[in-house]
Amino acid sequence: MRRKLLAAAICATLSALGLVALSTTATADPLRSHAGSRFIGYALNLTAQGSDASYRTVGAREFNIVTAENAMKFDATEPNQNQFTFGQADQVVAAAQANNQQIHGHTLVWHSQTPGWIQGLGATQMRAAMQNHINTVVGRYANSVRSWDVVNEAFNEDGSFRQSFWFNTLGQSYIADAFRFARAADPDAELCINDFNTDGMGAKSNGLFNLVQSLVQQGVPINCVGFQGHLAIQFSFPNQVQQNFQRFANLGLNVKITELDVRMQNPRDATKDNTQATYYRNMVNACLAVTRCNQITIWGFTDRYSWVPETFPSECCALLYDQNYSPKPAYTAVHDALGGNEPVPPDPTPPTTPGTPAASNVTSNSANLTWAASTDTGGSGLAGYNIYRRQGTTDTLLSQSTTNSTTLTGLTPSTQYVVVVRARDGAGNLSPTSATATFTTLAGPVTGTCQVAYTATNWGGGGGFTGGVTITNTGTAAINGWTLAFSFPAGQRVSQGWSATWNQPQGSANVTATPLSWNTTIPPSSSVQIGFNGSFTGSSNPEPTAFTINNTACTVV
Ligand code: 9MR
Repeated sequence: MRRKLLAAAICATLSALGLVALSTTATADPLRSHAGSRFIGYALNLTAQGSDASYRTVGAREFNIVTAENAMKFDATEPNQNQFTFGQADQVVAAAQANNQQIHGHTLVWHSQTPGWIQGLGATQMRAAMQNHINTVVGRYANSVRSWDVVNEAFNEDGSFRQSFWFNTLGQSYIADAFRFARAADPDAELCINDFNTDGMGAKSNGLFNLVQSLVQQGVPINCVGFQGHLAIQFSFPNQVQQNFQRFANLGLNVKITELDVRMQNPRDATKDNTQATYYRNMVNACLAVTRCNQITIWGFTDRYSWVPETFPSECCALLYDQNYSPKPAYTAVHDALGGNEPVPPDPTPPTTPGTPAASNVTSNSANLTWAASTDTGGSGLAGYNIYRRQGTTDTLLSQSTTNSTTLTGLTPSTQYVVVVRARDGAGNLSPTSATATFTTLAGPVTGTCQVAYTATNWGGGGGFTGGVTITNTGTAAINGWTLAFSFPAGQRVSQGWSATWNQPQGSANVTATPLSWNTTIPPSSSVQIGFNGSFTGSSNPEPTAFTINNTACTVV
């Protein structure tokens, strides 16, 4: 252990002098190998990811969970109402999955980086737009994002609620609503409230604590509290961080350090580096001392890419690596605190190949899969399974499971799926790929671009009735020429009709109606009303349940 420390110190000194090449430092023993059951993560900067190979290498090597620094925020995912743009968020998900990293989602409901269109809405519309946003974003990533910052930065420094447009329009209930909407969209994700300057005991963390306690008491689906941890060495280290984390954990919630960085005033020097390392070490140790603290995420990892200089022009150097990817004392501090100086023994052995998956309970949008379990003898233990869809030579991750079965959701109707499974161990090794299972989802409910409303008014004395059908074009193109078709369920007959040419063959329950010259065209959002007199037998005149226009089913209202 002593030798290891000395080696690390020499390495850090040499690298500070720029004498150690990137690839020779800390490769065999990255942070993620020390994380145990916790997650050690970073905020991923997509520009760097796209342009800088060293950035990609270090990010993939060191961390086992990723937060999108900006790509999952409201302005990135729904810049205009109900126009969702997932290109950047998808890139983050793909990068993380390629490196066997989990994903922490950031963030759904925040006052910043949220487009203007939602800020001006009235309460009813704003709440509906919030629900739609959460439902769409969380739903899309339900199989890939394991935890979400549902509500971000809801507090003022004195512990009162921030007077954001959310709060001013919706009142404090927006917070509970956001969590309920997120839970409805993903039954499994860990749902967090996240804030800054709440790391230690104080007025702001007290306000947060009171809210979280009352949410838990009301049964609001909240699972975790994120402490951002944006620290600066010119300010004293926050008070009683461990005790603060623990009081939230005692409510039955997980806690996370979500955005850790420790900035300093320019210029950087060795003394400041050491103070910074101490701040990092103290934060990591506070998390490790709390059993329910399950994630430590750094807000970046190299000083080459950091929000700090833009926001605080006289400050810098808040991260674990310098601009040239040399690890700083802060890296060593985090590394050694995490691992207690003892790296997890290397495990080069992947788990055995899972059995061939079997599909059951296939619906139009879901299917159950079960397979024979893998075993892992490499020491790090079986961690779970990845389930992929195979298309040609490409396997795309569909879902992850900790057991040897899963329910796939969000599938496309009437679609063939070829799926395979790989097992994962605690060191991130993936097993060989299982044999394939093939299944086809059932047809989904067909919804055309028409809507039908049917009415039947029975005449006094029995036996006769007047039927009315309103056909609405709910599509965006005009319907030019139409045939309405339906079937009577109980022997009813059309005797004479109007506003259409009605036809019901002798002895058949099937009715059709075709237009007259003046109602052949139904423009978008317009309706035609047609009707008939008919007869029924006995005392009941049940309505037809299904209607088609030009052989396509209509919505029935
Ligand atoms: O690091 C993010 C930076 O690139 C953005 O310009 C900035 C915009 O507000 O947001 C930064 O990330 C913030 C995070 O989303 C929430 N907590 C504070 C972070 C630093 O400002």
